[in-house]
Amino acid sequence: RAEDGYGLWLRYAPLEGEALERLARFDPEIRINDHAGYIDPTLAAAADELARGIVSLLGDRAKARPSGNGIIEVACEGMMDMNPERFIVTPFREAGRRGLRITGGDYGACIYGAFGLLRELSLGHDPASITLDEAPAMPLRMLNHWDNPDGHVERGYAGRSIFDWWHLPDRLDQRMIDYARANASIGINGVAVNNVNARAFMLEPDYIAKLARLADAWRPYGIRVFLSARFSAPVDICGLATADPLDPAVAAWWQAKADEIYAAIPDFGGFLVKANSEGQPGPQDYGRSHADGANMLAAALGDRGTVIWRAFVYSADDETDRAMQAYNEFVPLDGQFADNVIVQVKNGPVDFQPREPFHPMFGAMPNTHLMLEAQVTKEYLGFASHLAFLAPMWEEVLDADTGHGGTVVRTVAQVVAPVGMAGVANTGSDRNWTGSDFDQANWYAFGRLAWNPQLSSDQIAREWAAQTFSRDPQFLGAAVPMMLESREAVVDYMTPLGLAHQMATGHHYGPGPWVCDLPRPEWNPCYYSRADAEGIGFDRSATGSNALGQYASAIAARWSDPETIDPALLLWFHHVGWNHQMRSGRTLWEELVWHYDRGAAKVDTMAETWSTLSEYVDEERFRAVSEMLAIQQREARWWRDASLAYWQSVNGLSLPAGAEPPA
Ligand code: GCW
Repeated sequence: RAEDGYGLWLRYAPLEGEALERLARFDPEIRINDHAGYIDPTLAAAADELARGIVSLLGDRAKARPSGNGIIEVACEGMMDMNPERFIVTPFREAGRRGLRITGGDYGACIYGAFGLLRELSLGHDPASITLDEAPAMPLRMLNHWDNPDGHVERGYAGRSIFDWWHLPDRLDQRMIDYARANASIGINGVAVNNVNARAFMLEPDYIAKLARLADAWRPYGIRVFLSARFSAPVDICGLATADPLDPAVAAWWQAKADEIYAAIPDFGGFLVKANSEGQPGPQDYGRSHADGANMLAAALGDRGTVIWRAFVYSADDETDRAMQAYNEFVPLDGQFADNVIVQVKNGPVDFQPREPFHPMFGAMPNTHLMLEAQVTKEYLGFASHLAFLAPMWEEVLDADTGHGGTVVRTVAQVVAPVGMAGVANTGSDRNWTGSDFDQANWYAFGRLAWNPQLSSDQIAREWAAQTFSRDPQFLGAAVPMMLESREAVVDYMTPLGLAHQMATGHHYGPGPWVCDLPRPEWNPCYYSRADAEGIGFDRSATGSNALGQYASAIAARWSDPETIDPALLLWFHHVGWNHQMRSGRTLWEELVWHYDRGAAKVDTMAETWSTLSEYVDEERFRAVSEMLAIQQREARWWRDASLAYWQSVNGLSLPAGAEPPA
């Protein structure tokens, strides 16, 4: 299954050369600490994975096993003063034998330790010199599945849902174990299994039983299950007359529901809620606030779990800038949310665009637990068809200075570190899980960054590519830069210079800048581009919507001047004349054309680079990637040419000399 991509970054492809010799010399016996015969399932899973990984890394040399030269001891106990997820890998000696001991704050740490050690071994590092001491930067590292119970995945581009609700709880697909292994290997410790556009019946007893089977299967891997809860569930499935959060009967219903869930799943994580957003029910239907709604559910869970309340809200009949609505609704509620409520905020103020500024709520709600929501599935970045490695995008938001630290930098990563990160999953039933081989890298990168937001995109790309494709330095030297440039290429050919939401209606695939007749203004690309004969861009400065006023003053000051703002955000905040002089020496129009051209050209370079790498990759995956890149080459031109033709119809300008003419 390695060739078809099913093995993900856990392929443990056989080592070669000196790395193989070193591991063969070490060839460890794997020991688990038991307690009078009882072996904790997490320790057992850790030991299994180590055995599987090492045998696989040894390839043919595994036949001679076990030499028992070395020892790997999976201990993880007796260090209860530590963060329960922190693990340490240290060398030891025993009667002339070399050993590596994995210890940690709790059993769960050992699964991370095992995967951490296996990553080192997979990268070919010398077992004799491995020492690790790691703890996650954030407590909650979560995937949100937008999977519907009927198997359709909202914004899913990798087949059907991986969750087989039909056969659960009686049948547990092996994929559920491999999914847990993959998640544990990158530190994911929470999974919301169903779409935030939730069906209430998933709270019914038969679904609780199904969920309990998943929870049991994932528990050894340190994963807690969460459910997306439909706020109107008491009305929908129980016939209550209201779902008003301040109605005692409603609160009692949720309390009983929570008790029922905890009876089946003692470590149930909690509820994820999309309320009063895009037609979903919520407390505002009853004149109550987000805090009223969230706190009622939080009381039902008590200290057993968490309510994750999404801040992605915008309403149809509001004349204000859509980018401002979440801040307007939530910031006044700062300090009113119960302690077991987390408010989950998308990386940017609109909706997972190829580039957005960071969301102004980060740093603006010091008395609320804020969590970052990123989208691993590429709704607005060419689905699974286009190669775009997203670590640089997430690095950009995590490293952004919110300006709320006074004289010191206070990054988005610092704001969310006490809470966590959620990623909208890109998994599906496709053999390779994510629809394309390179989209596996985004799942991997999300987990790695949630574990440690200080990791560089370069390091993440390098370790992913080495584990997934080839450790050969030649391969990595070509493939890693290609990954690192890929997201900017998409920005260039779709929405350069701070443009956003220029995608075609509904599905969001392909260009649609000309669309201007949809019933809700903020669904129209023209609402975002504001392109007219004079210029282009959304004036969000004081002369316009003043969304800038939602940012800390230092940030707002830097961005309020079209001359000083980072050009990458220019048209997000400013309406700029087509002939505006850019710092590059080009006019805005020339600069736009330059970016569209650069994006298309970068994809050509990516395809060329990949075409030189066939000797490092199995035929099946090599061809799959090549064919996807050919699609992307064509569609980057489609994006560029359609966008430029439309802008020309608005501004009447011709293409600058030297621009590549449309095909
Ligand atoms: O990005 C938009 C998507 C919707 C999604 C919504 C959300 C789950 O187009 O499909 O619904 O955001 O985040 O709630």
